[in-house]
Amino acid sequence: MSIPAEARAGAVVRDGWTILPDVIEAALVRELVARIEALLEELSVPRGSNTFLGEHTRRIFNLLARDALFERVPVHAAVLPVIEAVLDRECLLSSLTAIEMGPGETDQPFHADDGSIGLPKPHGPITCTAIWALTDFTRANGATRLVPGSHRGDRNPRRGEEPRFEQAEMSAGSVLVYHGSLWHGGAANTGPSARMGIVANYCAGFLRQEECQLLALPRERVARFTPRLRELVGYGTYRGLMGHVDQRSPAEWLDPATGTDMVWRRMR
Ligand SMILES: O=C(O)CCC(=O)C(=O)O
Repeated sequence: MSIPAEARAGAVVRDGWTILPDVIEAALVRELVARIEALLEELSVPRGSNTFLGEHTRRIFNLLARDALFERVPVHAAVLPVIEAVLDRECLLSSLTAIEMGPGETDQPFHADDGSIGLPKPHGPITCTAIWALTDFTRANGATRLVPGSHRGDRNPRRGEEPRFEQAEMSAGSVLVYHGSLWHGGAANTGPSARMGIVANYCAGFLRQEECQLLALPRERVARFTPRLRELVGYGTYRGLMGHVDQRSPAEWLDPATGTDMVWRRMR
């Protein structure tokens, strides 16, 4: 029996992360791998230019602009309820990136995904990330390094700091979900083949998204998204207020028939 989303979210808040084993359909994993491999070639994606991006690693940003297949990722029924239970249902997709980490890659410096947000730490989760394993993640091929308890600390890691860590070893089709304050990073790939994954980063609805999706995604494309995915990329408001345009939700720009619950309509 699968563990309820609330219990998974509790583990993220308490322990810093949880792994959802084998939750993604094998056929979807295969399709995603094939599409990412093709896009890496079609777009001539270069390797990273530093140790953070990875000199043996290729990334495709803004995946929702690349192919309709990726629309299945941010809303997946095994993952999104966990994210919503951590952040709340008004959360946003912050960024969606494919990562192919090749043999020879070195350890990525430890960091926290909310590290550039200048709030005093510790604080509750305001970002939460899901890393989809599209190949097995093993110690040898660079399974993500995670620092237990670091999400409860009062600072971000210093450059070069090497604390005790565990690795998110998981089979293809599994998903790692972690607290945005958790210190983590990709590990060295000492194996013979690439480690591939998708990083779906979500943030609270009152935060600025990492990728400015209102500009990055053509509006005609977003109009074909499901209503939930439209909300997740930013066509909505937070608490019926933040993000409004002339007291209307951006959701109405895509579909004037959208019934949006704006704060002013609730006032007496
Ligand atoms: O690839 C991984 O294991 C982690 C990637 C990551 O944290 C990042 O690129 O910010």
